[in-house]
Amino acid sequence: MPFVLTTAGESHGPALVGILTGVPAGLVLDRDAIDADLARRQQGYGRSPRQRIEQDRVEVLAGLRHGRTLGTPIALVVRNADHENWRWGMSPWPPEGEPAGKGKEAVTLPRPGHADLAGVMKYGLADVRDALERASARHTAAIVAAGGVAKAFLRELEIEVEGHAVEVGGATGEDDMRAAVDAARADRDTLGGIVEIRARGVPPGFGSYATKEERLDARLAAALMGTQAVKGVEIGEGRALAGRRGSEAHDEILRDEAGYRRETNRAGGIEAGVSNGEEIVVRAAMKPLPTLMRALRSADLETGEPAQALVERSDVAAVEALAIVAEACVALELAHAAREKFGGDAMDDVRAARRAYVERIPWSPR
Ligand code: EPS
Repeated sequence: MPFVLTTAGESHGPALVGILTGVPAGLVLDRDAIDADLARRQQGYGRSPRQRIEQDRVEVLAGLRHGRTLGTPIALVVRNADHENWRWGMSPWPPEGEPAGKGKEAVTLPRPGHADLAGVMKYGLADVRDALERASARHTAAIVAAGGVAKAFLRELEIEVEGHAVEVGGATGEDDMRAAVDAARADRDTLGGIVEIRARGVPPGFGSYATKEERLDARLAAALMGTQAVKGVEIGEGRALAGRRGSEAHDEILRDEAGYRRETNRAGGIEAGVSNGEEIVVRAAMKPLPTLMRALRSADLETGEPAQALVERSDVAAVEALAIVAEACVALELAHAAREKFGGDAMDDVRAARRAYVERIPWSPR
């Protein structure tokens, strides 16, 4: 089986669930490390009061014994503490008793920028909640939990993945980014931004130019673009390359006793859809969050009359959270590519395959 994650779960349902296949047997997992990533995702300046309700922790229901993977599908669960307030409204089965708590009334005011309007039309829904619950970025907690497994796997292959926010609302630098969030909060508005993910230690040869499905840049772009609120993805110097001459756009090939190396990394570690042994550098651009405290114009689904969009509590910005999620997305895709390159049912086989390959090629990690 390939290293692939399937998820399920609604924002205020009982839990988020992930099933991860393709993890070799014998990988030691550290629960605290996964929980630390879940906590990192919840932090960041500009997060919503919802984060005070949740304290995300990973539960493992299958595929692990005494902290070691069994080579079988791993079932991960992150519970929604807020479900307690939505027991009636988000009950998976017809609810018993009188309506109580949140989610009793149908939502009929779609928010511009969210899944609301397209969702009700596509699936024939009467309540926007039936669309927004799954579309919510709360779902990214399941991705981060699985990303923790992917990072543990990659670490065994001497690969490290790290993401961070580089821009929030057009501002760079910690202080200016915070000031931008404070200003947007005061105006009851929201912000987007840019995150950057770097992967060190990836050997040449992950992905392939053979088909577009195998190209590593396409796969990383899909993994990031498939994340809530991401509207653009860039590999290496990306769009800037379009305006340069070829002599200023490529990374010249040098050779020393350690192997081939480059002095520049404009390609972001990927040429022709294949990793080239340099650091992989990917950036994702996030749009401002669509739930605004000062609602945008919309139309009521029941009456067709002009109205203001649904106002729920919202994050002002979640760019720092996206950095952790994007780190997980990149780790999952690189783990998938590593599994393709090195195969292996057991971790010892995977490590041995990597060692043999790295000994064969004139490359060493830097
Ligand atoms: C989200 C709306 C907010 C966010 C949520 C994503 O949730 P709520 O409607 O419950 O206040 O806080 O993100 C999370 C809960 C999370 O854990 O990241 C949305 O509509 O996308």
